[in-house]
Amino acid sequence: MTKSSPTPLLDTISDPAQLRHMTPEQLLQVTQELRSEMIDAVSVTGGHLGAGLGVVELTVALHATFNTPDDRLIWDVGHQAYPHKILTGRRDKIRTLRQKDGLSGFTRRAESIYDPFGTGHSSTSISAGLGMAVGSDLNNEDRNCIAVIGDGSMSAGMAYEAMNNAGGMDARLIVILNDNDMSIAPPTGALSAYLAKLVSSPAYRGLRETGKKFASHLPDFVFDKARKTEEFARGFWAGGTLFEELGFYYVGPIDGHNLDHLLPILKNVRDAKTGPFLVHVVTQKGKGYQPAENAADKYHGVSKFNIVTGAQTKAPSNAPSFTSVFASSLIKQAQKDEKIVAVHAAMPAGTGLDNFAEIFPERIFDVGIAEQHAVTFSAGLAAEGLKPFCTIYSTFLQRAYDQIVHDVALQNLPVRFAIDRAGYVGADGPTHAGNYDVAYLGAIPNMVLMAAGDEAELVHMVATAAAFEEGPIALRYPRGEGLGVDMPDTAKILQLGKGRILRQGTSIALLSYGARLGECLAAAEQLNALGLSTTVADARFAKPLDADLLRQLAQNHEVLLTVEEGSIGGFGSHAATFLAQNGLLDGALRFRPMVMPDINIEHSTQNDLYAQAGLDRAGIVATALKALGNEKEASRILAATNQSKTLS
Ligand SMILES: Cc1ncc(C[n+]2csc(CCOP(=O)(O)OP(=O)(O)O)c2C)c(N)n1
Repeated sequence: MTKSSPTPLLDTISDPAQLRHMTPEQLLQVTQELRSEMIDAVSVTGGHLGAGLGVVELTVALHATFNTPDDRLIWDVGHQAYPHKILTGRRDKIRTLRQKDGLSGFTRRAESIYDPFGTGHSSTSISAGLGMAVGSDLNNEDRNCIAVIGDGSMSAGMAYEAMNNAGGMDARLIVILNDNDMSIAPPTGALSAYLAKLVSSPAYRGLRETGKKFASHLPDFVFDKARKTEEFARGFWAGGTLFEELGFYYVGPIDGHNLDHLLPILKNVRDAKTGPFLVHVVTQKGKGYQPAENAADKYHGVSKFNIVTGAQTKAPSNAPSFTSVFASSLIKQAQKDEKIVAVHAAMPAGTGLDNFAEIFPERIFDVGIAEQHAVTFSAGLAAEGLKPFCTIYSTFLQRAYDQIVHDVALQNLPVRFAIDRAGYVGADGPTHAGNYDVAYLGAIPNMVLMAAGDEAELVHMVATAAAFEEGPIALRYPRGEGLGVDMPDTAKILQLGKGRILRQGTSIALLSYGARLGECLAAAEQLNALGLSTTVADARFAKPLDADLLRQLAQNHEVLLTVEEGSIGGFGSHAATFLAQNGLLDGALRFRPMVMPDINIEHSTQNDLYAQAGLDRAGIVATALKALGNEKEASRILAATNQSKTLS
């Protein structure tokens, strides 16, 4: 290890181009400072730590080698891009990561010219990079396009669709496969085993042992023009047959923490002026921070933490999370019914199904980051009489729309969709918000749609889905803790298309679909205090709608509000269609559907996002008052809660 100079080099870097004039020793020093800076920043913001720590050397080597931002550097998922952000002019804002008005936790075109492509969802980088490579060619611009993709993200079909396309057109694209042998959890599937085989090859082990001396000579040798025939250059070190067959020059595996390996190899790949290349880089998630290296999840996502001990600060909770209630309810159902199986897409802890896996290891399927496959795989299970709970976050289920339509719903197969993270999710921002599932699922014949008003309802909905055999059924629930209601001793099977009334009034009706129910109840208190007798009902189902309940609410109140944590086109639209088609909007009723506004709201806390959207209690009260023509009181209430009036 070289001695660090007294002035932190990181302090002198305002532009990554400066890295291109540094000595290898200085670059090494930058990696050390970058790692410390990142640990320090994330300890106060929380966020994705392990992935970024694993690519510190790679980030420095890429910016030192390529002419960013003219060369396009695309980070898949974008959760590992914190070191990249620090080096690309955002160091002064790094402690605002994921906070309101602060830096995004992912790459964003609007945030920096060094972020050529916005990310959040995985496995898009090769497609985007290929598009940029081809686009640059068509524009007669000479640039490199580099996609950095993790081994976990390589489990998605889209990555192969892109490689198939790139290999077939000899595109000048560089794919860096960042192989840390981890997804959020240990990766599953044949690809992971294949990569492990490459990494355990004698060539890779030999290279690591021989070290710097050998590596510094190797690239010239590998890329010797005379020898650079396809047979020779492709898969030279350890095979890499899969990638060769897809038409890539395979280089690797190489040690992704060793600048002496990375720098000359990246330079040679850059100067080869041909492609496509796949550079297989081996890294360690959480590298250089002991608590992360030791953690089972390698500190994939963390809350604020103590740097010395690594202990994370968890907010005290008053109620179990929806996710944990879902998981424990499913376990109970599975104990009674051996046909119940669970499917998820690389999210064991996020979905709570890690607990299910411990009890039923034979009945859980982690299919990797492969949501489309997860859905059709579940359809296959259902076709054989099993009862699959296909458990996917709302935002990621978007990927599998055709599979839901074509493979599940058209065949009326009883796949149970457990849709976590419905509504705003907070710090992860708009890429991860679960806005659309009610709208996109509600358009499909044969779908039954439920949303849990509280955690007790979720217990019943899991039981209802388990018992429902007639076709597909979905239940949605939000991120975070429940409303703190009493939990039922037994799970009951709900009557299809039947909602419930929680409090009866005469003037205003609040019909909630989902977990805004708590805010509706609080709003009703406030409205009652203003002398407006308020009913609160929980629709439970968006499909089939509770026609009797809707009719009754419409006929017996002056104002009817629907409230949901979903976009336009969801529950409110179904209710509006029913009311209009049945003449219930022809009279005095003032109907106001309250939905997530038609804009992407940037990351903030969940509560703040709901306030900005006008979907908190103040927003509900104000909407009811406005419907009654009392604009003044509505404005007073909104002003009192500092709510953004632009959105309400
Ligand atoms: C389509 C999609 N599904 C799931 C996720 C959630 N997710 C974020 S990172 C990640 C693991 C990625 O693993 P890998 O690509 O190996 O990167 P690493 O974190 O190991 O660096 C997952 C499953 C996502 N972002 N996008």
